[in-house]
Amino acid sequence: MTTTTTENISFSVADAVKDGLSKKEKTLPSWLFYDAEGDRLFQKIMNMPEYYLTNCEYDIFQKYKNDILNLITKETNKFSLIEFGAGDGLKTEILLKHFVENDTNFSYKPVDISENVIQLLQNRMQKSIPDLDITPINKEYFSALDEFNEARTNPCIVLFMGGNIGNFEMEDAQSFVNKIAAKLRTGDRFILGFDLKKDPQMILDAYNDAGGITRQFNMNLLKRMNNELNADFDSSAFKHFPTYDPQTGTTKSFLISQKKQEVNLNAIDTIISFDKWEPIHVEISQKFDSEMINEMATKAGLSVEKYFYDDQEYFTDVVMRK
Ligand code: AVI
Repeated sequence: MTTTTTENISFSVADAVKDGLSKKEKTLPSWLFYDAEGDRLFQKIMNMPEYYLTNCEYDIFQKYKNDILNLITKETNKFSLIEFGAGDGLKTEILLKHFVENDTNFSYKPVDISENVIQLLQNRMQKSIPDLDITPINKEYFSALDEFNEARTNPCIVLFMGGNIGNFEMEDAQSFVNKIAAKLRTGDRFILGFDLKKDPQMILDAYNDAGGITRQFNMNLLKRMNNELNADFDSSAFKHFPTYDPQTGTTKSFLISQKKQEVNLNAIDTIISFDKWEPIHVEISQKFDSEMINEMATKAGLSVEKYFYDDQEYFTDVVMRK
């Protein structure tokens, strides 16, 4: 049975599904999106015209790669760049190339719990930046930092891009940042990507694209449960429904049962009943403003050193310093 590690807890798909669908307000954890088909669909999402996040962060790195390098190297001439959840590395590659071209003394340590992702990333970087000093770490984030701390001789910069921090509930995002900050040493930095509050329609369109790719991405959860738990979800009986609350900045995605129905999860001897119009909450994608970001940094004992924005100020990469 598939097991995925998030933070320091291991969940099997069976446990996560059973736990989430037995709650009064049904929910599924968003890590469940990312099986092979989910990874493929997420790549498509990142290339959709509505999904502005990818281009914004790409533009920020293109425009400010030298400012980022100067900020880091004004204090140290040797450092480690530790990236959490690097994905395909397309955006990080901009920074890495620039650093290498400028003879920067650094090593790149991408961290991912998926061995496959790490291998693909290493192949890509070795091809496109042959001089890059790269040491992938196939671990969850906190143990990767612990391992690094045991043997380190130089400062580190931790990168967590793509707006991934928005996929945590706010409280969990804060405790995630607190935990990372606690493992950093004075002078280390944490660079975080935050998607910002903006025209609500634009946000809704990013999670409900005209081509229906995000719908497929969400529906793939049902397919995954059918495949891995021998369940009998009928996708046509569910509706993809994203919402955005402009006051809190919270985007939520739901799969909504369009009829009263029972679903059999045969592999785990479980029957789940749905009322007509009952939702399953499948994802949170929090949008931020600078007040929220400053508060998060302060609570974690970090100081905000610099905000880098794209031209339209849709997205920001924030450098925080311990
Ligand atoms: C990975 N994460 C930042 C994406 C987001 O925007 O919340 C996941 C996603 N879900 C639907 N579209 C993209």
